[in-house]
Amino acid sequence: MNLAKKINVCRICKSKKLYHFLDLGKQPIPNGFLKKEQLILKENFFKLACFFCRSCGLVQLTHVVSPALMFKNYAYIPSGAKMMLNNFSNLAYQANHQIKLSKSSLCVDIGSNDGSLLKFFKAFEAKVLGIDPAQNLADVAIKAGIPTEVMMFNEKTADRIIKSHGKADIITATNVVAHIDNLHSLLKGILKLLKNGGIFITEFPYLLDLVAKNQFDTIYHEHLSYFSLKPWLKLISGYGFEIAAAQRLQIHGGSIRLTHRRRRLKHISRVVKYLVDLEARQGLHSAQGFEDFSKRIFNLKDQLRAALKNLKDQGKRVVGLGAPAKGNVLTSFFNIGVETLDYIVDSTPLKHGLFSPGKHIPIFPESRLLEDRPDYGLILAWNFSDEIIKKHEKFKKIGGKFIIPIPEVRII
Ligand code: DWN
Repeated sequence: MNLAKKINVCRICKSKKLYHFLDLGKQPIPNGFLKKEQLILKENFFKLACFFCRSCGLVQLTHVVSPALMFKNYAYIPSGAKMMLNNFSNLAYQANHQIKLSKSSLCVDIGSNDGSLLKFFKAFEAKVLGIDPAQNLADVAIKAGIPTEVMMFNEKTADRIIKSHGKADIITATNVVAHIDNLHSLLKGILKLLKNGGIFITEFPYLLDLVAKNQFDTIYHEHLSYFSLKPWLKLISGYGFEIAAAQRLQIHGGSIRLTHRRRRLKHISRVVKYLVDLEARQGLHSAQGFEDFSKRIFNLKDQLRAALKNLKDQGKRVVGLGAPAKGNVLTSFFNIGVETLDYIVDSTPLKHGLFSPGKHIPIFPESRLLEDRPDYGLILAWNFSDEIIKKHEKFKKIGGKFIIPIPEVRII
């Protein structure tokens, strides 16, 4: 089976004018946490590097790893962080404000994971349906009372859903659009499934934040595309959608929430136009912008390695805080292994007793921090720094210090 395919056209506009930048080397799949007995087995590594499309501006990976390899048994759950649940509650509240939900409403969530978001829609008495390819997460959602179909969403499966559940008033897709290779099939499916007058709400990490805040470690095999509004507008307008509302969010280091409806206006809204112009000013519509970004990441690598070497030379003990997918990219590309981090602590029970992909750093429950009392915690889940630092108040009280690696190295 071909585990990865090389990309040579833009997945939105099919252009071949692709500018190659930021080669992060060969890396394992980012959520491929390993059991002890798997450490001796051969681990799959795949090239991790980016293209910038000179025609429409989409940033995408040069290789697409087989979804079956990445999403069959999935270790990431959004409900592991309070900030995520607050965000979902806010999304559902806003959606209900735009489309008064009732018992006859149907809300469909694409990439529904453990059903966290749909629970908030259910609270408005709407009918809900989750769609996710990960059987292990669908089982959790179904047990929590969220009906879930185990499948990938696309133009074909949309027909199946319409037959079994009817059309949707609201379709949501949070942190999943970037994972989808065939975006045209996704949009065709949404166009079919969405009732007239319905809304499609998506949320994804925003390229403007990723580049401005050096968030290179959010570039990994699960995320096939990295969106700015310029290419996104080209995609959705091709299917008769317009952006009715655009909001920048703090989550995942900086995301954007876009509410779409079938086109009514002749022009794009002022907010969207402002953001597209801001993207251009920040260099997101030119290859040079990404060349400069790559240089900043290599500098960051030198800074963090030097800071950690300095601490290790002083005999200090350092551990990782949070075992996110992005942490596996950072430790792999910056070549930080068990010679530097004794272990990682994480709040996700699914990850306890496992080892990080690539560097094979052992993962323990967070309670280990006070039991073991290391000197420093390198916050690999830097997008939750505030929540993590607040949670480990006692560690700080006994003299523990925190290292935040992104957007630049800070020790607090
Ligand atoms: O698109 C995706 C992004 C949005 O989320 C998914 N494909 C995969 C996932 O990436 P991630 O693993 O980098 O996500 P998080 O949510 O940044 O991961 C946070 C990790 O940190 C989790 O394993 C939970 C852990 N954590 C912790 O140990 N203590 C989180 C908090 C808040 C804590 O206090």
